[in-house]
Amino acid sequence: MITLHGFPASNYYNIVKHALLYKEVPFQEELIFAGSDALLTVSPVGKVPAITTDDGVTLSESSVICDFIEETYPDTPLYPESATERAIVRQIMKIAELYFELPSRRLIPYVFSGTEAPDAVKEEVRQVITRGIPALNRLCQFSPWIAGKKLTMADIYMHYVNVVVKACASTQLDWDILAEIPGMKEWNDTMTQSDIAKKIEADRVANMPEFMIRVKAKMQAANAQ
Ligand SMILES: N[C@@H](CCC(=O)N[C@@H](CS)C(=O)NCC(=O)O)C(=O)O
Repeated sequence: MITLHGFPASNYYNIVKHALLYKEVPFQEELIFAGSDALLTVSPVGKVPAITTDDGVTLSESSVICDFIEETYPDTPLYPESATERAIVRQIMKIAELYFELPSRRLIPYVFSGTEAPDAVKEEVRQVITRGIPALNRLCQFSPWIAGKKLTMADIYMHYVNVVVKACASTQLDWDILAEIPGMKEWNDTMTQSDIAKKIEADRVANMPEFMIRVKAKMQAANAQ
């Protein structure tokens, strides 16, 4: 059985967890937080998520794990059959990560510490997201799913990217970013209402207190140096 290593407060972890649940692949969860030696044994750069496969191989990087899950468990597909359509799904995922997720993540330390990011950082983040918006406007169909008639990995990916966009970029930049992409908010609401997303959200909320204790300890240790 696959073991999913990481912690439910992580949105990257939840992308993989959502895909496993959607495809009804049996898996067990092992709670490991970032910064632990245990994580380094399963994830070479010490990032969450990682999995241990049925064959005992460890893999990290959410998009790589998603591809592996799809190829190993092709039932209930999350990618289209045609290579072109699959590439379009991956293109949406890549743009969501590079132009929405990663710039938004730069603001996480300020959100956690309850401080305001410096203007220069905010401006850099704003510029990257501004570049992503027309790209996602062009690529996202919302008819009813992101890449068309069928739910794909791009729906799962974007849904958890939006968690970070809303919590970090929108709050720090005072900017309703999802509103810049017509259809995104309505689609996001639909995604939130699925039983899988509700379970993942409940697990995330339950994990937050322990996660925040670790974040605060890390911030205190950094401030003491
Ligand atoms: N590119 C990685 C990013 C994963 C990532 O940044 N995970 C966060 C948790 S949400 C983490 O492990 N952070 C710890 C760190 O950066 O040291 C992926 O797609 O899996």
